[in-house]
Amino acid sequence: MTNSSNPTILMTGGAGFVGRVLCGELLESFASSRRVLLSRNAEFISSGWETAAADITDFDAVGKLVADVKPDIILHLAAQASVANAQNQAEQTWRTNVVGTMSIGSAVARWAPAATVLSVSSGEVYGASLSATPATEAVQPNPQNPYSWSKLVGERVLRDILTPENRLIIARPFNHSGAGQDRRFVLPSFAAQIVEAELGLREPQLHVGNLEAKRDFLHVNDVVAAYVGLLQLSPGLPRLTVVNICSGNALPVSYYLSEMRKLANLEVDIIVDHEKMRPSDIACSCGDNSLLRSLINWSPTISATALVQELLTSWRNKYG
Ligand code: A2R
Repeated sequence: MTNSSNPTILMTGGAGFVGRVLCGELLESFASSRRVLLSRNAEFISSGWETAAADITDFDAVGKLVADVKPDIILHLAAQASVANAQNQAEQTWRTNVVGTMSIGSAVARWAPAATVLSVSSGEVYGASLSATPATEAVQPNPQNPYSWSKLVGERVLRDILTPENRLIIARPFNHSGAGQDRRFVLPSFAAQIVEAELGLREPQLHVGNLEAKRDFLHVNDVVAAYVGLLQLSPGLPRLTVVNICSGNALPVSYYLSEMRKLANLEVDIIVDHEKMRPSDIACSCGDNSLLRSLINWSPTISATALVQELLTSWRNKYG
């Protein structure tokens, strides 16, 4: 039975970009709970969390951990999270995102058969179905790359192997960013290049991909607020909820770049790098957040300008 007042929480991916923010938020929202974080790095420390070392693709290790912790809530964030990396590392992407998700699902079905699972998928699953009209959860997924395929299959695996008593929330976040995100991702890549140019570490030239693509960005804090809100609501949710996490508003990537250039200490030239163009780039990726708003009291709180300012500041701080 779920201990709904002080649930025991197990999180995967808690050492990652989103997971670190979520760890901090859950400390407040579930102050009296036991909180355990699964990481491949046994040394990883997050205040208020126990760390358990395991690779999510290791069925035995994950099974032992879930049997020992007996979580009431599982937050599954661990993934190969980069679309760009997935193109070159398809096997590893499928292994982590599908086999890893299967190992979590198998362990939960066996050892925590009444637990709630919040699994982080991606708005990327809509793929070629995306258009200028914001995608609702009713839009047919149509993955276009190994990342989005692995996320969609991961969703299906959990739907199939969890027990009828497990509650499953599949979150489909669209683009999100903030301080601490790796520069493999577009906005930190712009910010890092601008700061390096400001410091004279590189020519005042910014290498960019497709600036015309429209993307629906949230600040990571708003994404995490949605995850926490869904968890708090979870005892009242049906067995399966699939929900978009998005602003509902897509802006061209060039808009974020121009906001960042306004805040830069020097002029930078733009160099369009064809290697950064994705073979099957989606012209407009925008989600409909009506379902999320109908479930929890949530709306985005951090503007695009504040987001890019934070990214520039974080990279300036990084370089001291
Ligand atoms: O490197 P680790 O062990 O601290 O953890 C990374 C974890 N991870 C794994 N954990 C256990 N076993 C694995 N085989 C494994 N592979 C990866 O996933 C890391 O903490 C986390 C990914 O962090 P980031 O790359 O920073 O991703 P982000 O942006 O926080 O994405 C979170 C979720 C993912 O499911 C994305 O696909 C979705 O949000 O957008």
